[in-house]
Amino acid sequence: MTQRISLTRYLIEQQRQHGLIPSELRLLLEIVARACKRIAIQVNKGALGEVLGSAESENVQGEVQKKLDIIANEVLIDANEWGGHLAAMASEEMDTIYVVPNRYPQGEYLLMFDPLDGSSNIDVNVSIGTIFSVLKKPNDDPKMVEPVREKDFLQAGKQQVAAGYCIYGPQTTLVLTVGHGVSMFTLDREQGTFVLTQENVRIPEDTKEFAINMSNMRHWDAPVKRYVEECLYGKDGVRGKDFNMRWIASMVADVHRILSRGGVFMYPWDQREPNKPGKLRLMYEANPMGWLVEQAGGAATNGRQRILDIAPTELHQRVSVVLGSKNEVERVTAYHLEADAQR
Ligand code: P6P
Repeated sequence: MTQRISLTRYLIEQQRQHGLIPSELRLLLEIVARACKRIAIQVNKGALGEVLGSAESENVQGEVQKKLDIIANEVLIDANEWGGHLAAMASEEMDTIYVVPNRYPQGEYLLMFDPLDGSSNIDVNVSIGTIFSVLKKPNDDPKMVEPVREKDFLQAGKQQVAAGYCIYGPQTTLVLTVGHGVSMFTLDREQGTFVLTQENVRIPEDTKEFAINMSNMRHWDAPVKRYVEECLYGKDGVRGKDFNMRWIASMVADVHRILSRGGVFMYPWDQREPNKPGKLRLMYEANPMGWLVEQAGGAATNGRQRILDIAPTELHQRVSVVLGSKNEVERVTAYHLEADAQR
């Protein structure tokens, strides 16, 4: 039975036991958690809060922004800019990086986030979430305090020092890793605090559940078609077992299910936009989710290589994503490599 302790106490104990969380990083994580509580309050208002619907604007991705996308982004910026722990932030909702204003001290961390992932679900009351990733600002020359630049964010996912998400669903749950496993904290609304409800989250290496948007089937590459068709044939085919399918169209919700009971999530390249490697973003969706899944014993690739090894070239670059139960991710990846070898 997991001891019901607060997020603050958990972070302090992790610091004492493992020395994993420098005080500045602990402050950052507590501030992000507090911002997620504020976002949850707005999300939970729904139609009562005049927060639903479109903001009549587009983000850097060319996607129509929902009012809550902008609210969540502003909450995270306001909460984090003054603390002295960050040098800059980057967001799916902002074209370029947000450098901490000169009126505040600058810290050594870089924070990236998708402030509200799954926006298409906001107006229909389906779970959505905030995804965040933390890097250290590269400091080439300790004597020189270089101004932070966009290129400082372009680090592979394996350089992350913390990653997590907060899912706004039937429960509001913060899921976090600092490189020592994955822990889950459920928001106790009466106390207004995140309480530890699960430690050492583990994803089963095998699964009977896959998640993909089946409406795109005719656009997929052959390896993905092969894998999904084998799942659909179930015990009548080569897999010898039946599969179930889920697709919530909210990565946070699909990943939370996989962390909770296993499964494989795929958003692969498809021929609708052949110049884009995929729909999801590397820096603030695939990298944090990929690290969480790996820390829970799962795997995360782009179909061919480990996501966390990908060297980014652009802040908002996209990537194909295959993540979840290790043996299934390895099978999908093997199918891609086999197909490449035959080309
Ligand atoms: P589709 C939400 O917009 C998102 O970025 C992810 O959270 C989700 O997995 C995916 O897009 C859903 O995409 O094409 O199925 O609507």
